[in-house]
Amino acid sequence: MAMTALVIDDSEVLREEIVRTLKEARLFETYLEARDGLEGFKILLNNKVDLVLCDLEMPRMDGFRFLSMTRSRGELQDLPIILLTSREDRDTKIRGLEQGASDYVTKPFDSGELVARVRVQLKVKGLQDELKRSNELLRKLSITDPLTHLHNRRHLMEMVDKEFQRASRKGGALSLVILDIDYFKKINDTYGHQEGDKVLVTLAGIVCQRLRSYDVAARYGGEEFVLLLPETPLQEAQAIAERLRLEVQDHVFDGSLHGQVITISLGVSTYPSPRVEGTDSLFRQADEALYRAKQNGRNRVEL
Ligand code: GH3
Ligand code: MG
Ligand code: MG
Ligand code: MG
Ligand code: MG
Repeated sequence: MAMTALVIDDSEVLREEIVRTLKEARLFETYLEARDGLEGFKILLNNKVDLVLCDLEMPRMDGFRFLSMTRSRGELQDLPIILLTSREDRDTKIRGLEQGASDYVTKPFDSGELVARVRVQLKVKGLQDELKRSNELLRKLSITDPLTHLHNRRHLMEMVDKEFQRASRKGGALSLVILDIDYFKKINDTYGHQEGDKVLVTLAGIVCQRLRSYDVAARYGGEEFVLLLPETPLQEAQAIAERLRLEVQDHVFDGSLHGQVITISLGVSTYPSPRVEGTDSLFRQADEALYRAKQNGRNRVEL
């Protein structure tokens, strides 16, 4: 990965000295230079920079101002910034660190120390990035169903609470669709559990294709899925459910399931409506509707 350093100093001689030192250590591929904080800040906004070395006293915009402007931007919070300070000024060093500097190097600098401090900062940044990545991965795993890659029940429940609160605050309609595969046990028994799993994955794909960006689709249980549809009144949710029912019924499976027609039953509920006071009754209404769909012959949508 090509690394870029930004050196900000009003002294051209010092900038050249720093760049030469870093080049000898082969820590970066690209070196950008700026004469003051403002120039440096503009470079940061337009380039991917991995580390900054920044002087404190400069015309137009000094190092402190550069620090506070940089740290006020979320995406630049973890950027390593090493200040160049004069040797004797203890208060300045402390102030710099308090305002978000990663470290400081005193001028005139010792090249060995400069390189060592830069190395430490790059290492810290690497660890931070790794931690961020693994946190994002963990978060994703914790809300995803491993078989279908739809959201799992945990995430669905969080989203239902959130969307219900939003709907009751803003007065929009929130619909819920529960769908359940008809005679799924028989599919497992006839074709095997693995083929059954493939049906679940295929179904998840069909459901996903129909979603708008703000809809949530989740695997609710073994062969039950839930669609959470914000800003969707009952009739519209019913139409979405009906379209899904037809798509599943018409889907041509491949492999050993070829020629097999698989159907789903769906129950739909909406908030606001007379019997829905909270998320529990929103689920209960959809569940009861699903039960009626099963009772009334399956491969149906009921409200
Ligand atoms: P109905 O039309 O009344 O819904 O009948 P059904 O057979 O679909 O309903 P039932 O609840 O009796 O059976 C559901 C089946 O789903 C039983 C279970 O083995 C199967 N199942 C649940 N989770 C999974 C899974 O992850 N993979 C597979 N292949 N099957 C699963
Ligand atoms: Mg200066
Ligand atoms: Mg960053
Ligand atoms: Mg079921
Ligand atoms: Mg079923």
